Amino acid sequence: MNSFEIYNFNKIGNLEIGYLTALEEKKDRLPFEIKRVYYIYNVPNQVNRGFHAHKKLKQILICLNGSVEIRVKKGDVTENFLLDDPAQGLFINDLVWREMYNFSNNAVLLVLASDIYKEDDYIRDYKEFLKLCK
Ligand code: T46
Repeated sequence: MNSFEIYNFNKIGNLEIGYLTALEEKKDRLPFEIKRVYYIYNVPNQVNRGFHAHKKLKQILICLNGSVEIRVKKGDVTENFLLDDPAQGLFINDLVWREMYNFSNNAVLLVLASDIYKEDDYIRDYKEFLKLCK
């Protein structure tokens, strides 16, 4: 399994009637059972979020409306992704640093998570993250 990767979801419909995307467990390449869903919205444009990694949690980030940029870091590799399509998701595996920035005014970021919220799963110190990656 990759550390991070863009997934292209199915898209049912057309320009005349609009679109529907359905995500089903064990189909649609979802790499984990979804235990939690949360969403981030009304983020002022100058605010950056994230700046942490997870010890075990895996997630898929989907920008349902507007756009947001995500920077992911793993070892020496840094990649930036622009999420602006609700039929795409960014899979982020465990032990990947993430930073979220450039939220558009109307951005709604949906997150599918492999576990319930556990504060002790967060790595908020970048030096500790680098140590754990070795
Ligand atoms: C992540 C990125 C993409 C909860 O009480 N329950 C929850 O399920 C979550 C996700 C957060 N919270 C609380 C914890 C904090 O007091 O909500 C507050 C804000 O959380 P945080 O500062 O971690 O938010 P972000 O936007 O920096 O990060 C979030 C997720 O926490 C994180 O897992 O990968 O979105």
